[in-house]
Amino acid sequence: MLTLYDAPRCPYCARARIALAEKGLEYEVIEIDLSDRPRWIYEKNPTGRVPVIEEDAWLLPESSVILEYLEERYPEPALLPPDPADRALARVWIFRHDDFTKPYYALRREEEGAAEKFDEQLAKLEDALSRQAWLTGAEYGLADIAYVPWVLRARDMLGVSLDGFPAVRDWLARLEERPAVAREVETVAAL
Ligand SMILES: N[C@@H](CCC(=O)N[C@@H](CS)C(=O)NCC(=O)O)C(=O)O
Repeated sequence: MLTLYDAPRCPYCARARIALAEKGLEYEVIEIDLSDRPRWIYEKNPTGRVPVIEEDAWLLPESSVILEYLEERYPEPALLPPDPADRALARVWIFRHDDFTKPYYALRREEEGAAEKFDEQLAKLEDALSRQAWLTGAEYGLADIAYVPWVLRARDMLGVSLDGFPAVRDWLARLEERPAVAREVETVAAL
């Protein structure tokens, strides 16, 4: 049985929740209060962070590694393209994800100039999504899952307008049609 150590407000956990739902996996949720973390969470992950998944007493932290693990362990439905070159390009998006989240968190802290820097990152997504349907490539997959929790939170919690980024707006609308992502929209609305 899979267990997810989870926090609803955590976008890294959202990655794991979406991938688990897309794979149709049943799992137990243990919710961690991020403002008052139990001491035992350090036994699950020495950094004390979530998400962590546990499977038969085996523990795995780090959302991007969790995504890769779920893809390898539960290959159906596939969330990476079949061609190694296409898979590599999807992974580049995930690898460079910090470039996207740095200005997101700066915006959350209301730092000066953060809105412009976050728009620059949205422009990069816009450019990619004007040329291909999904960040993962021709089909939806892990790169999309890796970014959507922050784009959703930017729109719904930070009031970021996607009007200047029509390809990103359409991508998000297509994502929201997926039950796994629609559930996250509800989670964000309830925060
Ligand atoms: N690199 C980690 C980051 C996870 C992370 O930062 N989680 C946050 C919640 S969104 C957390 O547990 N924060 C507690 C802390 O930093 O002490 C991942 O990708 O899983």
